Amino acid sequence: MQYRIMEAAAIIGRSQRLVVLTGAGMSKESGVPTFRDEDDGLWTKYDPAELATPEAFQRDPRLVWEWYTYRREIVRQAAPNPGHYALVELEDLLPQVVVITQNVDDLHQRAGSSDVIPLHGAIMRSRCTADCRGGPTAFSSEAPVKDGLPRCPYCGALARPDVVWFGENLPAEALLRAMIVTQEADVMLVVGTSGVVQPVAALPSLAFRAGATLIEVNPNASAITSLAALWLDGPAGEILPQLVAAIRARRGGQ
Ligand code: BV8
Repeated sequence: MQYRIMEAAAIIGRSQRLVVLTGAGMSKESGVPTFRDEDDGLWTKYDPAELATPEAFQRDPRLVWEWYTYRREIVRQAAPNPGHYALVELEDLLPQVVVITQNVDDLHQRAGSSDVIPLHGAIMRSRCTADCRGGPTAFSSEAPVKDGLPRCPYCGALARPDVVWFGENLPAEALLRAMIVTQEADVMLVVGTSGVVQPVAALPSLAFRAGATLIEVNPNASAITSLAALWLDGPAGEILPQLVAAIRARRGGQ
């Protein structure tokens, strides 16, 4: 592995336009369960893809809110891990580090990454189901509650978590920018994603076809691994700090 880390450090250390694509595995070492791991929590009997949908919310808003309240508590207790901080350190070493994330926690932002494109929304934010102010009306998670369900503070309509559910479009501007920086990237570092959820899962092949070098950090193989020039098969919280240290070493310890 050490040799592959050195190789990856040489490639990333030369990058002028680095894009980092992260998934749930990035936050695993912060204690935030991934989507498809065998979680031993209350939710093993529910399939997230069944709960993270507008239909599920329509059918049983109370159950969906229970799930999101449970997950918000986990995110509240979580802290960025050394992997998140390593990505922040890369910003001192490279001209560009853009983080495209599928994660709905705010750990990249809390760690201090300065350019994050969240494509699946933010779990700690809520939004009005009636878009009462003429467009997505987002507000903090401390919404007023009526009949046990969070309400929009402006119009009283039912509130929902401000995340992108399966079957919903991604925020158009964020997705457009993600596609642009992906096509311009010279290196894409893909961290902690199984690479199954579209359209984000198409970004690595978009980068690859545009000539970028892909490097993957994931303890398991994923749908991306076949595109990667290097697969660093270990946990993000361990591998990413080693990558940064190797880049610094190549620069005489700067
Ligand atoms: C859309 C927010 C247009 C909510 C999420 C059939 C074929 C192809 C596509 C589709 C299809 N049917 C439907 C679709 C489209 C669908 C889709 O892709 N479905 C999949 C399941 C096939 N996509 C959509 O619906 C998207 N919208 O397409 O709009 C449209 C419009 C109308 C009708 C149709 C289409 C919206 C997708 C967004 C869904 N929302 N999250 C919430 O969080 O509550 S997705 C959810 O999955 C999370 O955001 C999560 O981040 C994301 C992706 O999963 P991963 O991040 O990869 O996480 P996962 O658990 O899978 O993997 C973790 C990885 O980490 C593993 O590889 C593991 O090995 C690794 N790991 C573990 N530990 C570590 C680690 N890595 C590093 N370090 C560690 N320590």
